[in-house]
Amino acid sequence: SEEQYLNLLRHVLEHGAKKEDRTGTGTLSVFGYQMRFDLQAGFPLLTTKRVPLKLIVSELLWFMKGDTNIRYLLRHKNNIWNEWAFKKWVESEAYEGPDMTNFGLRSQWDEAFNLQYQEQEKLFVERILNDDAFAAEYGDLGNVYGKQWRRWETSQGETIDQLKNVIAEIKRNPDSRRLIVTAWSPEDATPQRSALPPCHTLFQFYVAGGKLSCQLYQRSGDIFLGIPFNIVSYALLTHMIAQECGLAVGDFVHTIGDAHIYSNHLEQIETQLGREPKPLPSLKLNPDVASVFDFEVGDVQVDGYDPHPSIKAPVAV
Ligand code: THF
Repeated sequence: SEEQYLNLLRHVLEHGAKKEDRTGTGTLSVFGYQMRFDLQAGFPLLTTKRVPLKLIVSELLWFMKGDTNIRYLLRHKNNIWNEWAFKKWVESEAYEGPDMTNFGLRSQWDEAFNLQYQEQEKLFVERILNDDAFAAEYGDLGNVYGKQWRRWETSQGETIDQLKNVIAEIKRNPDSRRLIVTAWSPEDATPQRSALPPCHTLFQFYVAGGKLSCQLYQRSGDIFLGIPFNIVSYALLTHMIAQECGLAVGDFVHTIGDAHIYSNHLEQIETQLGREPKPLPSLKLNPDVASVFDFEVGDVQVDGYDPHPSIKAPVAV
C-alpha cells in the first residue's frame, strides 16, 4: 500500500530540519530514508491524490529512447521539464523579451510578473514545437537521463548503452551484483554541461526466485511533487524489463539522500494526510511488446485506479 509514502511525509514533517536550498524556497529535510514497495502487492500509484500516469509514462519513454530534448515531451502534452529548458533560453544572449530572472519564485508572489512569465513560456513552447533550429538549440537539456542511460560518453570518445547492456546482463547473468545504471558523472555535474545534475543518481537490479527487483539511489527528492512520480517511473521500468526478461516483479527499493518537503507544499500535504488511502491499482502492460525499447504510451494501462482528487502545488526551479 502507499503507507510507506505517507509515513515518509509524516516522518519529515516531524523530524525534518529547516534547510535553505538552491531554489530559495526553503525546505524541511532529512538525510537518508528508505522505502520498499512489493510490486506484487499492487502498482504504487498513489491514491491519496491523483498522480498523472500519462505524464510519467511519456517521461520514462523519453528517457528510454535516449532523448534529451523537451520537444518529445511537449508533443505528448507533457510540460514537467519546461522550466529547465526555459531557464536556459531566458538566460541566453538571444533572448530579448522581458526580464525573467528568478522566474520560479517571482511568479509565485508577483501576479503581474506571473502573467508575463506565462506568456513567455507559452511562446517558448510554441517555438520549440514549430521551429527545428530553435528546438535543437534551446529544447535540449544536455546530459540528462536519456543521454546518460543510452549514450554515455567515455573519455575515449566511445558511447555506452547502459540500459541495453544491463538488460542483456540480467538475462545472461541474473546473479550478477553489477546490474547497475549510473546517471551521475562528476564531469557533467556542472551548470555548463547539464541544466540539472541527475537526482536519480544510480539504480541497480537484483534477481532472486525468478523475481526482478530494483533499487534507486536518489541524491535529492522533492517529496510532494517528484517522489510520487519517481516511484511510479522506476516501478514501471522494473515491470517492463521483467516482461522482456521473462521474470516476475519483486521489490522496488527507494533510497533517498536529501529527502525534502518544500515550505510551499505544507498545506497540500496536510490535505493529503487527511485522506483515507484506497486499494492500489494494478498495472497492465501490453504483453505483446517483446523489447523494452518498443513500448509506446498506449501500451501502459492501469486497472482499478480510483484516486482522491489531484492537489496542485508550485514546482521549485
Ligand atoms: N525539481 C523539483 N523541484 N521537483 C521535482 O520533482 C523535480 N523532478 C524533475 C526535475 N526537477 C525537479 C521534474 N519532474 C511535476 C512532477 C514531476 C516533475 C516536475 C513537475 C509536477 O508539477 N507534477 C504535478 C502535475 C503537473 C501537471 O499536471 O502538468 C503533480 O501534481 O504531480 C523530479 O523528478
